[in-house]
Amino acid sequence: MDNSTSRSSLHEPPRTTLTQHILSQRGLRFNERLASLLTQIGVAAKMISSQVRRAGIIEVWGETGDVNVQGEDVQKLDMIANETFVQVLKRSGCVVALASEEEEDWISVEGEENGYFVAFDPLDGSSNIEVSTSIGTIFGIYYCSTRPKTEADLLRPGREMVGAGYVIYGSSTVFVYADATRVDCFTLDPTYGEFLLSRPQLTFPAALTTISVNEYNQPYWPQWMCQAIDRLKERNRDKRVLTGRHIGSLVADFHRNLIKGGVYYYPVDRNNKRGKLRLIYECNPLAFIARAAGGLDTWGAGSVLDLTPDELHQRTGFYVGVRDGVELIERYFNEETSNGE
Ligand code: AHM
Ligand code: MG
Repeated sequence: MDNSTSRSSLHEPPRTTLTQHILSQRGLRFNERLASLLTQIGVAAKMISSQVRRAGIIEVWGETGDVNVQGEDVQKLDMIANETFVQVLKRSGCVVALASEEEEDWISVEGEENGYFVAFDPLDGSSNIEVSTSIGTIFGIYYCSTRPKTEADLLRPGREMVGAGYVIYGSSTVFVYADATRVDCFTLDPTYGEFLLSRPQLTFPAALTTISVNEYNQPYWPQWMCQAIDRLKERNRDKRVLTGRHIGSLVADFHRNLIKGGVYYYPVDRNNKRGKLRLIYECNPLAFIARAAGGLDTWGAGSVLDLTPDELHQRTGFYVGVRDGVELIERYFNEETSNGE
């Protein structure tokens, strides 16, 4: 056997680690403090990932009996993920404020005179914990040139984010990070305990193939939403070009749509009059990533990134993914609102 062949099949060339990637772009995409912040988020992600992997072995998937600020039961793993993210970022030396979907109030981090504000959903899709299905952490990063003093100082449009990302704890653990220019995906190699660059410069496929929506909410949808979905189904009349996939973890649905070519919809409906998803913790980061990857987002008549929030826990209708699927929503939304409904 040719020795060089056997050697190369045994030893794949090492991939770039998350830390190497960040260091290699210091001064270009990352200043010292942003580089340090991202490295720390990577550490928190590994810690949460290891807890998620043990759910069911250790007692983390039961409910705690507490109810969070959104009125939902808090599960133990949500609290562990929240605590991990808060503690790691508090010690990062570059954060001045934190806001979490699981915390009623924002957290002021003492120390620096200026630095980053990180808003995050520590464990999105938490109803999927006990069935071993993908869940994830979502985060958005803003720069504060002076220390925020009140909540009002943090109510900034998503356009002001300098970066955003998510981590998915699924069949593998992936870390996706975007700034305005590009989106990169890293996969955790459990052997080395390192995130390795697995999909550089991710972009949405051009063709819309997948729709992610909970169709059992249809009785509560506005009429324009029912019409938009009917119009999409008509595309399958002669040949199947569209399919439905809905995990019920926004972040996991988004990731699949980014790779396969899909859109995720959660409209305002009769049960969720202002929408279900949270603008600051969930929608803004994913809208930012979608746009950096060549996709689109809307709340109905414009990007969620242009909304100035009234409060940290504000909700919104949200549609995100391949351009075609988002533009269709805007057309139906605009028609109905211009008809005065
Ligand atoms: P969560 O942050 O409490 O998990 O809620 C958000 C989740 C999304 O991940 C998911 O897409 C949506 O809520 C599912 O809602 P529904 O059960 O109404 O379809
Ligand atoms: Mg969530």
